Amino acid sequence: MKIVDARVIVTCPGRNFVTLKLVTDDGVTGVGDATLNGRELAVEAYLREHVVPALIGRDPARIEDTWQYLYKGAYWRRGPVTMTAIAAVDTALWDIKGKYAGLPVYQLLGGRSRDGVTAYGHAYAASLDEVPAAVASLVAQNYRAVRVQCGIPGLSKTYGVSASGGSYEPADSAVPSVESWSTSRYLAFVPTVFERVRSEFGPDLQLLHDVHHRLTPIEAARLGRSLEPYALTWLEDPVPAELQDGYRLIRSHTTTPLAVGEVFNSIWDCADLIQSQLIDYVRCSVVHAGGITHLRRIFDLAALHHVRSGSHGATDLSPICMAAALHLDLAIPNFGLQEHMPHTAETDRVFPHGYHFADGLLHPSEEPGLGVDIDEELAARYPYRPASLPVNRLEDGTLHSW
Ligand code: CS2
Ligand code: MG
Repeated sequence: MKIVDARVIVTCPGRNFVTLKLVTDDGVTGVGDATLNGRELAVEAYLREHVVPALIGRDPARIEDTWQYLYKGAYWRRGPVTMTAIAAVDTALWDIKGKYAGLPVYQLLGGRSRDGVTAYGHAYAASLDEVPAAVASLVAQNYRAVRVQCGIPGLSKTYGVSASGGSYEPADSAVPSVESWSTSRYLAFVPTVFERVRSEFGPDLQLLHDVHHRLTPIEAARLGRSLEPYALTWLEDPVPAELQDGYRLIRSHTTTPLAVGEVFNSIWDCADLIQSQLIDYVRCSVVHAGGITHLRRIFDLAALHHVRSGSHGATDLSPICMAAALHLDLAIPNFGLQEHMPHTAETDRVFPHGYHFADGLLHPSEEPGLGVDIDEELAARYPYRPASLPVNRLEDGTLHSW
């Protein structure tokens, strides 16, 4: 058994995706998501120039050895581009492993630990008065957990809120668009959003909120404390996570649970946060944290320290990543929540898959492997379109975290 072909496919059915497809000498194929929002061509080049030539002729059964070969062999370890490229290879090899074994990948990860994967959906509104309808729409779809984001009075655009009311795709222009931010307006307003939601929907609905890296630790501590009456399931990315000691300060002031990790790409980014129990959910994803092999290691470390999974699942992670995530989500003992931003029908046609959402739960395919593929002929009809994530500036013009 050996890899005889490796294709890197860039397609843009409404938004850009990068996919790696491996083919063995038996004609068995495997797919991996290699999408890094706003930096897609960097990963495509990394794969095409530095990974694919070394894959041809390798034994696809040697998943761990290939992971170590690509990680240690790079010399320049870690980083979002490298780890996304490794993730794509790893995910495709697990897909192939499942197909040879005739089993869905979750069966190779220890089998089912739960009946289904509890998903959380996105409710967003341009103003406070529109929040209840947005949340009601998710409840009507049987989501048991809802992330709530709302426009901030006085700010033209806010993270997580689609200007058009349609699906939210932040990478909205070739050169970064500029958004504006005011921490004081935000800190004064957000508690009123959750006060409104709790008063309309009661205490049981799981509520989440994404701060999106924008506060200092003491500001995040203040926000966490002001949200305690509304019992959020998690407050996400409260601060930029490079200074991980910042989470120690937040932790000392509030009992609001904390979630972080969608921008992390290796266990080394979150080992201290997990081992010191500074967070409650780790949000790393298959596509950005080295694939199924490495993400499993992160979740296993988390399981030892009361930390649960809460994987990233935005629409800039392809259906291949979602398919792979669900196999892990189903098998690990410390699953928490899975983010679920449904892709467009156009995207789903390019990436036919067997996973589905029903009664608040996501279910992976029972097909051998991951249960997802890419329609290469259809993908070819959607050429790459340059798209960058926005930048963010304070009202005085200072460049701030987006
Ligand atoms: C967000 C993402 O889903 C989330 O929690 O943080 O929408 C994030 O902004 C995008 O994935 C960035 O590409
Ligand atoms: Mg987020």
